[in-house]
Amino acid sequence: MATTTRADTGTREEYLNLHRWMCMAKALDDRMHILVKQGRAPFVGSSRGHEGIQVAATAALGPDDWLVPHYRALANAIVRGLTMKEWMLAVFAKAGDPLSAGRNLPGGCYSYHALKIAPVSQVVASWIPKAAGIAYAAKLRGDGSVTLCTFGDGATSMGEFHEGVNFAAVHRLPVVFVCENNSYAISVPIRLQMANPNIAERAAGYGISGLTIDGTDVPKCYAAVQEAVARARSGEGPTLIEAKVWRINSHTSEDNQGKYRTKEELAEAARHDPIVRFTDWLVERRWITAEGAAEVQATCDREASDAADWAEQQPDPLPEDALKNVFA
Ligand SMILES: Cc1ncc(C[n+]2csc(CCOP(=O)(O)OP(=O)(O)O)c2C)c(N)n1
Repeated sequence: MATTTRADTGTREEYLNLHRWMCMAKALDDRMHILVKQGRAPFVGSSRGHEGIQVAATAALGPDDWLVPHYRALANAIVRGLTMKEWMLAVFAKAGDPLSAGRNLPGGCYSYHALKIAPVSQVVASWIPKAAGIAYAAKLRGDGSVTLCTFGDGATSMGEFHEGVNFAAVHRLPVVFVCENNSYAISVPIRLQMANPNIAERAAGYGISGLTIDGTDVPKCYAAVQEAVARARSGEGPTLIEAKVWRINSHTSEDNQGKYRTKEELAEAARHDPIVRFTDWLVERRWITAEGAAEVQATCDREASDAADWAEQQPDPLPEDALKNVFA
């Protein structure tokens, strides 16, 4: 298995951007939970705990690269350029929602062609062969783009994981697979999903590079994905990165993790908040002060609240448009 030896490969400015994007994702996530409790929004599939690997992996891409994320990928979309107002248009299912024109669960099923995000689906693992297909097209066209495909540990138990990764490996496609391993597929713990919990070890079976990283260690994640993207772009084929993270919230707002995770485990998960860890790292380097970091979060919180209030007032989709873009 390959390991990465590089430590921090980013500049101060890059790291401060990563920090701000994580704070934006948390602010939107927290606001959505409030909106759901108030009965104003339908649903949250929280990214809390996953933000570190999500921002680092996406920031390692270039503007012409493709992102094929799973449904728990708010921070990835933010790095690609999704604004808070756009996200809230989707949360309130408004006509101007650029993700699905108000047709789908917030963050659940969408694409955003202008940001090269395509296509998110609720059907677990279905997007992995699609990512291989996009990378295959890139190779045939010789356009030099790399595709980043993200998914959870549960997705690796699906046939599409094998089909997509194997195809990408055989054709040495420019794709980086990132498994955000939070140890749960809804309520099913990893010990009931697979006999070997080291997902990156499967890379050897496909003849590609594989490595396991701590998905809450932002500089490490950034370096590892940069390396994998460079390998993909230079024709060395796919990499399977397993980023271990802790899911801080329930699977979605429809789930109650208190029924299947102990209080001790939930307290441990909260101790692995990547935003806290990365803020401490930045403060240690004197690249931000603790007060400065708190101000960034407070500003994001205000912006998320304003974006929600604004979006709620925007026009609803028209009934006569209900079948627009519906093919069958
Ligand atoms: C094909 C399919 N089977 C089952 C489901 C129900 N389902 C939705 S999310 C999920 C868990 C997926 O877990 P994982 O891949 O680890 O990602 P996580 O949600 O933990 O990030 C399941 C089983 C589904 N959406 N699609």
